[in-house]
Amino acid sequence: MAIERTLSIIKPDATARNITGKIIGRLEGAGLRVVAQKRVRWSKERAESFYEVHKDRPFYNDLVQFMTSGPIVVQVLEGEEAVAKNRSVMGATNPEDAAAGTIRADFAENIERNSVHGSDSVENAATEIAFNFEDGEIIG
Ligand code: IDP
Ligand code: MG
Repeated sequence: MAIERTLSIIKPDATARNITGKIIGRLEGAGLRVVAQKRVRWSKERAESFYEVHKDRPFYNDLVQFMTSGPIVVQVLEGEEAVAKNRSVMGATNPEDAAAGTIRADFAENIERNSVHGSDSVENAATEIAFNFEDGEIIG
């Protein structure tokens, strides 16, 4: 088992419903520790850049519009197998497919407005953390 860091985002559908605390409680309850955190609002350019991997997908423009529609909470989570553990606590992308008790099963509104983002590999986590935080902002 390895201690990893992963990037987590609480999306605008969740900040709008004032459930950031509930979501952070789920993550902490799973043994993940918040070692960096800030509430921000992304520009269109920033959202486009973050989701560039999806730029040819049909949902890309709507996703950028959604992710810039309100504040988000970006955070670095640390713990054993943090990348996979975060994805497990989040649940499947589509809340209709998400396992019972996961964040997306309990809080997501639909496949787009699905409350949380989580890095999908250790390599992507490092890139996404660097996109959002300076080294000095991560307090382990
Ligand atoms: P993930 O967030 O579970 O890793 P990705 O496939 O990386 O899922 O997609 C990124 C985000 O794009 C999703 O979290 C969701 O907000 C949105 N998304 C993914 N697939 C669809 C879709 O089919 N329709 C609308 N939005 C989608
Ligand atoms: Mg993804």
